Amino acid sequence: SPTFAALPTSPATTPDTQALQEHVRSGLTRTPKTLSSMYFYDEVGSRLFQQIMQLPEYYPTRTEFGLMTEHRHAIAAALMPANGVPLHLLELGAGDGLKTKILLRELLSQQANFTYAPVDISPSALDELRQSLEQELPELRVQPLTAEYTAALPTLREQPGRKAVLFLGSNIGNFLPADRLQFLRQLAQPLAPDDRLFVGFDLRKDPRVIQAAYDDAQGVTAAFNLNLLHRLNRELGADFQVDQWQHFAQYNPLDGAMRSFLVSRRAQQVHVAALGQSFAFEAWEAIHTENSYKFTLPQIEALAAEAGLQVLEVFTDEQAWFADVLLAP
Ligand code: AVJ
Repeated sequence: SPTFAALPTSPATTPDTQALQEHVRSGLTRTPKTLSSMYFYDEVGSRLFQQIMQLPEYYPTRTEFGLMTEHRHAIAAALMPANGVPLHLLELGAGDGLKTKILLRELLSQQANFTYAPVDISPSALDELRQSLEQELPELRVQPLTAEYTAALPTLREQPGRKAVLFLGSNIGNFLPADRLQFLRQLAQPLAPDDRLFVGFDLRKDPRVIQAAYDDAQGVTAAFNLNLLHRLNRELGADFQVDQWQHFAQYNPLDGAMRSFLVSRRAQQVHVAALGQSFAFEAWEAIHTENSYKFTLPQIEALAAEAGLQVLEVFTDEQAWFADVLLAP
């Protein structure tokens, strides 16, 4: 009967799939349709992002890695509290921790008394990070947490000593301008005057360089974006025909917005079993899947001021392609 046919067919629903379901339902109902890049990072997506970070066109990771290597002494010194005070280092969106390890090694070599608490939405990425840290830095105290960013913030209140929050990789670029300010304010809220924020910002540069970073020749970024549809097929019993979709990425030098889309190559209907609902797409209709904003230094100063934060130091590379900014309440 039609009543039964419309029932969700997925087995046990965990709170996680429920959040994904609700997100997909609301995102594909609005105009224009949107899905959040937060959901890129399942096991396959995290692996694809690792490949992206190796691409010749994807400059952010290697640029930030370079500037952190160059400035590691100064960065560690700036994060290190006064004698005897313990440091709690919380990292939001830790991923594979490759850049953070530079800092962790430096802090260990300076005999800092600190704990490293990496937070990531991907359990597989976080587990690999935990294992690699056990191997490479066995003396490090690690407290991993699988969570979305905001769920991790309350854990800060319980920490004695200095708290420093790392938010690297220009993950902040994923927020829309209004959400970005709200998020920085939320980050600042549990911090005391002696606490610190260390935030990575991808800077504005030749638009062609930016564009190429999100539309690489090998199509890894396309696969990364399209994996979101595979994920919905796997986890929500959707029937996206992935070959009927294409990756499209466009940089706007007026506002620094790098936007990624999944474009429907023909008119089509997609059924999502877990929702018992179908969604219609017109030919060449786009789902907006990601923002990766690029910043100017004056814009970063203004953002910090609006969030009630002080810019203590700006670390950048020779080309000024990327900035890691030290902030205090
Ligand atoms: C992990 C959010 C920093 O926006 O540059 C890479 C993700 N998207 N290529 C970014 C991403 C497409 C990346 N961040």
